[in-house]
Amino acid sequence: MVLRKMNDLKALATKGQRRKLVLAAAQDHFSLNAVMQACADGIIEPVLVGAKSEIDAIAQEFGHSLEGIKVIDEPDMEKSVELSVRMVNRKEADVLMKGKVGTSTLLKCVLNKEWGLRTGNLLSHFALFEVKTYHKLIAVADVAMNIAPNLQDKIAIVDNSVACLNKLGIPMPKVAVLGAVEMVNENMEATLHAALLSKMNQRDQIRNCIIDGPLAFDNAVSYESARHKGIMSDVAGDTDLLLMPDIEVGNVLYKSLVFFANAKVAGVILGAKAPIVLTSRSDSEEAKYYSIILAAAAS
Ligand code: COD
Repeated sequence: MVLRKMNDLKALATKGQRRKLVLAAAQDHFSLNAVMQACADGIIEPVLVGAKSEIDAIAQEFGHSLEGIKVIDEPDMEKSVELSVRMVNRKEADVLMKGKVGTSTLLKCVLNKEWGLRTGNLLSHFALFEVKTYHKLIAVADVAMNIAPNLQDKIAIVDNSVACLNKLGIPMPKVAVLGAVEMVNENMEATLHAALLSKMNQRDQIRNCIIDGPLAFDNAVSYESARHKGIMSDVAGDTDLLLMPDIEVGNVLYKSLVFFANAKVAGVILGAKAPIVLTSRSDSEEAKYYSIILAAAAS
């Protein structure tokens, strides 16, 4: 199956029962509007946790009826995140979403040892893009959680991302491990990691995907560019997942695709007890809506 458009995810997101989504610190109009749209589209059943007076005011301003929707009044931001995380921990919700709260505050609650959403696996961020100049949706990891992943972390990031792509109907995703160059250079750690990941994949130590690297960005997304450089690769030009060397490269690519290439984007945290919708505060309402669809499709 080839996913070409974000809207292609809707069929997966609406399969089976509606997912229950809890929006932590729900007094954020971009998040609330996206949640109400996904609810109207039959994708999720929301629970709103946060400052009720502000939630009501936003609902009134944007014409949302909250009739039949569970709203839990908790004006304290950190407590509202804790309540939301605990609900997912107790399996009272299938998806957690970040509202008007900083990324690291939410992640620290998610990582709480007593009532958080740890599973024993590494948690990682997964972003999915629809870019006009590429022939299918393309995923990028990790652009928002793991700051400087080591080799073991990168294996876990690939595993989380591949499991998600498998759920999205791509049985054998093609993974490009990015570097600045396509040759192994001992002074560039990303190229060493890439070579090791490729070999581990060949030896079946990392499964359910085809990994190649190091690949520079141009070879990863353009077959012509790879051929021009004489690179023989099953991944080049047909990549499903770009594995980033670190958070800075990932975050700059994410923002470049959105701001320069007008890409559509969805973002979730994987590897926890449930998918977590995590977009940055500068992301649009549309990005939040697509992230909800992605989380529902991946749950
Ligand atoms: N998966 C599982 N467990 C983790 C992870 C992870 N990715 N990261 C940390 N842990 C565990 C550690 O094993 C430890 O037990 C505990 O959590 C605390 O670990 P620290 O001290 O390394 O982590 P924190 O609490 O200082 O920070 C964790 C964050 C995720 C908050 C941190 O890595 C972070 O700030 N990441 C970047 C988030 C961000 O600002 N993104 C914005 C880009 S838009």
